[in-house]
Amino acid sequence: MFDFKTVDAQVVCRLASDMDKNGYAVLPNALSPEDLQSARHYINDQASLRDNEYFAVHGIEAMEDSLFGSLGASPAFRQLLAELYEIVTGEAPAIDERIFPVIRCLEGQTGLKESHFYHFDATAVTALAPVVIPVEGEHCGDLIMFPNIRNIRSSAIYNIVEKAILHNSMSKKICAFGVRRGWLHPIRIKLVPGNLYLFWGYRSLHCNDQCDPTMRRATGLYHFGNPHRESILARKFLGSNKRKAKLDENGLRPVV
Ligand SMILES: O=C(O)CCC(=O)C(=O)O
Ligand SMILES: [Fe+2]
Repeated sequence: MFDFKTVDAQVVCRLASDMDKNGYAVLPNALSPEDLQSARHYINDQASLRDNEYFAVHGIEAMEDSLFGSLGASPAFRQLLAELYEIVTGEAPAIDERIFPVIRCLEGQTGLKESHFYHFDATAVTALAPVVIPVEGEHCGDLIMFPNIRNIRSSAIYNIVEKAILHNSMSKKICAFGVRRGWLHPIRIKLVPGNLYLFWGYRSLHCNDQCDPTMRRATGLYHFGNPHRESILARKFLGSNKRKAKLDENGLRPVV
């Protein structure tokens, strides 16, 4: 795996400025061919358990002993995301905040339904590690994005209201329709397995394009830095991924 300790302050600034200017930054070959092989092995095993239909794995504990889990637990990777968080919010993240990792695997008819879901992430910084990407056909599951169309909101309430307007099923459909018709012009990022893509997930309206249901598209997502972590309201209304997966605000299984 890429040695994140080699990312010095200058590189962090370059990444942040790419994210500001272009909407995203790339760390090329962050996963070695061996890493990719190990990640794909894991995906193959999981996919066969799930009849080759869509699945997602939420939280570090559910993906222990996999390459995805090792990356999510890497202190040097967290350090990079924390530095980026500080650049975009002007504040250091909570000391005990962890990376929230998610694996998504699109395949079959159920995979089609999980595409074009325009959203803002709850966390400021998002890293995307594609491991399986279709290379044929019109739709290869590109990352689609309207980069940096809002700032980090100072109040959780403002964020909740904004998300209520932009995240309902009607507005998602209108957005997807506008893009298909060519009225709206998001950027499209062709994902290359092995590269790591970084973007301001909180600030950028984004989703993935569909891919042919006979093909597989598997990605590791790494969410870090919830600007409204302390807000009880935000915990109640947002973070639906964690809530649905029955995880606490740290993305861990609650101790019973
Ligand atoms: O899989 C992807 O390309 C994006 C998914 C995403 O944005 C998310 O899970 O928050
Ligand atoms: Fe996202």
